Amino acid sequence: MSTNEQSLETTFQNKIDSELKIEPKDWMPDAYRKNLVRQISQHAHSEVIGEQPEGNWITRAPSLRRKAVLLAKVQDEAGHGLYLYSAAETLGVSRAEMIEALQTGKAKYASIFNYPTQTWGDIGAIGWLVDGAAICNQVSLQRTSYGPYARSMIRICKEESFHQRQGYQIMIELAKGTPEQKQLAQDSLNRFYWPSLMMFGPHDSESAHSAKSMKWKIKRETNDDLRQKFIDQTVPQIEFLGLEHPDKALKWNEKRGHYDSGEIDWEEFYNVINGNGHCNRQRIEHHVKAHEEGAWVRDAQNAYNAKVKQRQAQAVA
Ligand code: FAQ
Repeated sequence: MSTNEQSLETTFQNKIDSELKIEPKDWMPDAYRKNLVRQISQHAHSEVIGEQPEGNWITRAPSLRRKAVLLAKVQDEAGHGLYLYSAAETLGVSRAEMIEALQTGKAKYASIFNYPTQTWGDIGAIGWLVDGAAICNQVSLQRTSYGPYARSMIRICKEESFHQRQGYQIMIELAKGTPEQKQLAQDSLNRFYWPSLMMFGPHDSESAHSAKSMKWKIKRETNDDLRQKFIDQTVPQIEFLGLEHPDKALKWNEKRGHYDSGEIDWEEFYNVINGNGHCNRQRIEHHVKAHEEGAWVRDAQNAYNAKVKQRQAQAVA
């Protein structure tokens, strides 16, 4: 590293240490840029792929009100994807490159969206647990060091908060309903609880990117600390619903001031993130199909942009 680069890197780290934001035109180490593109684009892909399991229930929602609410939620997730792709684009990567990385399996998206939504209860469980886990993580990302990412998180968190409540409301109605409805809620909790814990990523000791990401304040809390927060906050919510906790090893630890919990099935986690979950293939196939069907919109937009440019050039000449 040259002396000039060293001094740029020191200024960069000092800025981060003083809680100042890094902005698109600021100097940044290549590895910081790359790590951010990786995380933000994967976050964007998760929002977009996450529309599929819920979209599956729009036509089958049990009432018009529920349909309207679910439709609004799914539209919000599309919007989150757009903010995040735009934030990643400020780092010099194009939307087309990111989409290609997703469709060819080079870029990941959240493991949770490879699980199927089999019942209406699953829509409640996703809103409550999946959006709940997403909020836990994203509240801390509001303080991430990269300005455009931090700002997108502020709006996203507000919307996720509404999503989480709509999911919990579905769970309350089911859990306080008939014995069959209560069982439906319990089954959904059982199926989505452990995959929700996996959303926080591997244990800190196994996390490839955490050390650098914490130093650069891309991540503000570690995978295990965020997961613990989620575990602790979920216990009273399960109790309020009158459902059984899926983790039989769960126990309050007075000394730590947290719940101790059973071990996650890490083999399942790695299988899912490596492409072998229930729905990996279906999710990508659906994305490719929708992307191809939307090609005419992109072509029309490009043709229009070219025309506007041409007219502006003619006006100047
Ligand atoms: N799934 O070294 P780490 C939502 C990968 S938004 C898949 O610990 P890192 C809203 C990781 O990418 C949900 N892959 O990685 C919604 C890396 O692989 P790579 C998405 C995972 O980045 C709700 C490798 O394992 N939220 O749900 C997962 O430091 C309802 C090593 O891991 C975000 O993306 C996983 N669960 O920490 C939408 C938040 N965990 O890239 C619709 C932003 C790890 O080297 C409906 N992201 N991997 O090939 C983050 O905070 C971080 O990226 C972590 C992972 C915490 C997810």
